[in-house]
Amino acid sequence: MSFIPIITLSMLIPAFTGDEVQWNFNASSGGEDVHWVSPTSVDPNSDQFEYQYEITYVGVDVVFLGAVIGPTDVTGDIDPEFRFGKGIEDGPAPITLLDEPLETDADEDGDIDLSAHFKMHINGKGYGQYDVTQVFFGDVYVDTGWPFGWQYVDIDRIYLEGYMRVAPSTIECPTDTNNDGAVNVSDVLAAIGNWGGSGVGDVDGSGTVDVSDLLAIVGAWGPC
Ligand SMILES: [Ca+2]
Ligand SMILES: [Ca+2]
Ligand SMILES: [Ca+2]
Repeated sequence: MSFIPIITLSMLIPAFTGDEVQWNFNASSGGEDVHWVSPTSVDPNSDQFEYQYEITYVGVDVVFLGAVIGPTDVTGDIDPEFRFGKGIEDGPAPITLLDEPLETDADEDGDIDLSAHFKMHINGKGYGQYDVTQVFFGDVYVDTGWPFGWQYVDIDRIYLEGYMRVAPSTIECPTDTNNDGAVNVSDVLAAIGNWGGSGVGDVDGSGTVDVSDLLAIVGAWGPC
């Protein structure tokens, strides 16, 4: 079994605060597009979004001699890197969590059995969205049991279940580089120590530590 998509996601899990929401989804496609939207939303203008998603179940129906057989649980056959992801992204939304094609040749006969494009995102209004498009079903070689044995059967429908968990957070004091609750000389030194770099001390998120960051730190002097 071969799966093409490999997604690279940040696995950072820093501490943060925020109201976490979990949206469960349950969708199926007989070849048509799926456009799932969460029933609730989070603040799209949050500074950061910590997220985790998992596709906990994948099932398929097949058709043989006019009869629908299934769904068969194929979850374990799907690459975990495709089914699970987590990370932290800077706001504001929209934020893309997953945007990858999946192609499978489960019976390894050289022909694609099933392919689709999966996109999971937090849209500009703060709603979770899961879009499955470009759904293609081929056939797959399976053991249909007695009396027909191994046969090519057509995939007829795919079922997906899972969840998307999102925790938006607000950074109360972006100029406090070491999170000690105050903006003071240690934050200035942190910025100077990383002068010209990115990350620590880049309090305005421009990608570089420069004089504008130093001015922001000095301008926010004192306790957060
Ligand atoms: Ca195949
Ligand atoms: Ca500080
Ligand atoms: Ca900067």
